Amino acid sequence: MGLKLLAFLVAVAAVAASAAANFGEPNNVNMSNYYYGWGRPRSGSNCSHSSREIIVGGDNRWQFGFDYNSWAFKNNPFYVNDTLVFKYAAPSENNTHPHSVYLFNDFWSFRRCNLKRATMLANTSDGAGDGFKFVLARTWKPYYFACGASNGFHCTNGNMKFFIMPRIRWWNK
Ligand SMILES: *[C@@H]1O[C@H](CO)[C@@H](O)[C@H](O)[C@H]1NC(C)=O
Ligand SMILES: *[C@@H]1O[C@H](CO)[C@@H](O)[C@H](O)[C@H]1NC(C)=O
Ligand SMILES: *[C@@H]1O[C@H](CO)[C@@H](O)[C@H](O)[C@H]1NC(C)=O
Ligand SMILES: *[C@@H]1O[C@H](CO)[C@@H](O)[C@H](O)[C@H]1NC(C)=O
Ligand SMILES: *[C@@H]1O[C@H](CO)[C@@H](O)[C@H](O)[C@H]1NC(C)=O
Ligand SMILES: [Cu+2]
Repeated sequence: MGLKLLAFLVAVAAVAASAAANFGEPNNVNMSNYYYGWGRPRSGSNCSHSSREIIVGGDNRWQFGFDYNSWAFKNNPFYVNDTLVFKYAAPSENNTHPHSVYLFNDFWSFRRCNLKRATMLANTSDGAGDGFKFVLARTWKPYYFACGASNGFHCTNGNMKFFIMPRIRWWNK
């Protein structure tokens, strides 16, 4: 077994363990459109698929120095069609190293905060106001998020990175 695969499996196992140990609802989840699948959906909603909006970092929002890895572990599990909301201030005279949101293609780029082949999901302005919203659309494949500011410095030294492996909410298809 390759080292890469082994490291990946360890990471996956850690997420699974954390998820199993935490059945509570995450903080800062907007429950108003959260539907468990029993009974009728709230009036005003015609959507039979559950969905949640989860603010990344909770009250800490998307900022330098907060431990997003722990945050993601504590808030497991995440489900397909959950929406992550990244909130951060736009560039200004007092915010000269504004944040952004990048998605890595692979575990090693994530580990090293190597942005070379990463995709920018949100620029420095997109996190203002209601924040940048990202729907977790796929499953069985992790999403690796990071801030791209200062060529990866916020990622390496600011803990602005985490990954999520969305699950299928099978009881509410
Ligand atoms: C929760 O979401 C609903 C509908 O998406 C919205 O109307 C409401 O303002 C939100 N509440 C909070 C506290 O974000
Ligand atoms: C739900 O569906 C009904 C009829 O199909 C429609 O009149 C109503 O506007 C819909 N409500 C929403 C919130 O989409
Ligand atoms: C996610 O939402 C889309 C569009 O509403 C829907 O077609 C799809 O079935 C949903 N997936 C899951 C796993 O609920
Ligand atoms: C930046 O900070 C200074 C001093 O704290 C303040 O006077 C100024 O209004 C701030 N500018 C913005 C755009 O917030
Ligand atoms: C960021 O992206 C938005 C569209 O999402 C665009 O309107 C804006 O000009 C971009 N800002 C920067 C600084 O690239
Ligand atoms: Cu940043």
